Amino acid sequence: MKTSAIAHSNIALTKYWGRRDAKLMLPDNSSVSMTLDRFFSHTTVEFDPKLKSDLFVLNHKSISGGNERIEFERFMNRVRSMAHSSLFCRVESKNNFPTAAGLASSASGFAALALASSKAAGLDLSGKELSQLARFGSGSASRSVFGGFVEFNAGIKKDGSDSFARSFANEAFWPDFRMIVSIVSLERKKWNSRIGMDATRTSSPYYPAWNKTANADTKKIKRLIQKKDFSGVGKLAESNCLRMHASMMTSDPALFYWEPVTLEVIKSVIKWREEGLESYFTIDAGPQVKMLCLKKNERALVKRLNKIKGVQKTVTCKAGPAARIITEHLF
Ligand code: 2P0
Repeated sequence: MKTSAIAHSNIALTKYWGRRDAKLMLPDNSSVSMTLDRFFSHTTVEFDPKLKSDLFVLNHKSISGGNERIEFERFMNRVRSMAHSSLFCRVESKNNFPTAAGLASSASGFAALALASSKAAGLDLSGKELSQLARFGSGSASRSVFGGFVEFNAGIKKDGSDSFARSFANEAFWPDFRMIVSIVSLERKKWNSRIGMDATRTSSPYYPAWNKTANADTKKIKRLIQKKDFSGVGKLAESNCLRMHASMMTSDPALFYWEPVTLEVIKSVIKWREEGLESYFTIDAGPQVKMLCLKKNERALVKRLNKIKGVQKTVTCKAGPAARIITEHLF
């Protein structure tokens, strides 16, 4: 049956960067994210006995080769094997935001694909099972299955059975919490996350320290979110992000995901904070800066951000909902 789903992207407040098992896609450290209300992927899947191979269209473009195709086929083979099916499928997916530019398009994309394809294949997976399936597409996708504030537990078991995400506060929990996304470049990133995190894990001398502090930060930030301690959450998210980027920059090859304007926004955030306008930054494997603030400061911050040359666009997000089935199909 033709099935469509929507899943929202998420931005980590404590990051996942490093895999303990590349085949099973198991992270080395646990992470915490916020699901974003404004950025999402919409995906339609249909298994069809008439098809001789899978068809995959992403953002109106047919994907017939390259990495995206390989990852897509591997994922669909997993779904087919879970459903004991040999049928090929037609899949169309589109994002309402730039792909592969540090805005977690693989997270929302694979979460939407996990939900739509499992349902289309006749499976009825639990949230935990969906999160584990999404994880095989992209680690951060395991978090996009859920809404609000989400923890992705790295787990310790070899088979990965304890590695999945769950929401610990829903999207209505902290209505004043905001994330302002500044888009500073729409170019596709040079190093995809998988290559980047494997390089960091195997070559940065700072990786062990990153890994140790990342796990501790994740435990701490969960408690701070539960207490709605904004300053505590912001400070910790910022230092966690800088530690991840320090380990990226000290990898071989050195991974610089920032552009000059990224640093300009960082320095501005620190200056504005000193002036009493409280906000904190976090940055992923791309140049965009995401700022954390409370509702009361949102307008003033957006106004200032938009004055920085090089900031092309700002989008203010709140915590968004979980992935869900919808009735609008893309074909
Ligand atoms: C995160 N990132 O926690 C971190 C912070 C980027 C920086 O998860 O290899 O696209 O598909 O598991 O999930 C990006 O990595 O990588 C990511 P794979 P993914 O959001």
